[in-house]
Amino acid sequence: MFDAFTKLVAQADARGEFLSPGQIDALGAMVAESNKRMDTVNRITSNASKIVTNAARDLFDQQPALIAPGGNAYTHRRMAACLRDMEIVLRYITYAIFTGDASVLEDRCLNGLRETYLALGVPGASVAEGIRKMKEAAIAIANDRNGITPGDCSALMSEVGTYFDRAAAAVA
Ligand code: PEB
Repeated sequence: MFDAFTKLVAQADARGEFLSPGQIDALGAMVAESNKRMDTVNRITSNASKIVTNAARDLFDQQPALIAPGGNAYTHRRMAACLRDMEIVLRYITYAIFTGDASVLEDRCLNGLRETYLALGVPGASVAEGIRKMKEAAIAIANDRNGITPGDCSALMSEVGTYFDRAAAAVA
């Protein structure tokens, strides 16, 4: 598992090189902007159950076959597994945002997930749609201008978006 710092160190060490001025500047900028990152993680974390439940509700509204007899989320056991899976994915995404690196998400959550879903008969495209709905909700909450010192969060929000995109692409 890497973070933005250890990832660059590992890359530099593999080449036997010092960190470059550009790399130091990039990490310095990340530190200078770190309150935005912490606030984003805090907002998504403290709204996690709302984000998951609303995304699942929208998904089942759009794809009612999932919760009809024969659907993959039919029965309370499968519904619970589905909500749990969405929460797991969201949790790993918050770790990636926190560390500024996708490796924890890739290695501990997404690696092999497509194969697991294939084996279980869970429709990956529907999971991906659920993740896209969580992305919209999470970014709306993280990027809410109310109650904060206004600033430019566009770079951070697009970074956040990439973690959701990776997760959706990994299972679709
Ligand atoms: C991945 N999901 C399920 C299982 C596993 C995962 C390993 C099988 C074991 C179990 O049921 O608990 N576990 C999960 C995960 C990690 C992990 C992400 C990462 C670390 O350890 N069904 C739908 C929806 C979708 C869904 C589209 C959006 O119709 C999910 C939610 N996952 C779903 C369902 C099951 C499941 C299991 C319904 C149960 C399938 C079954 O038992 O038939």
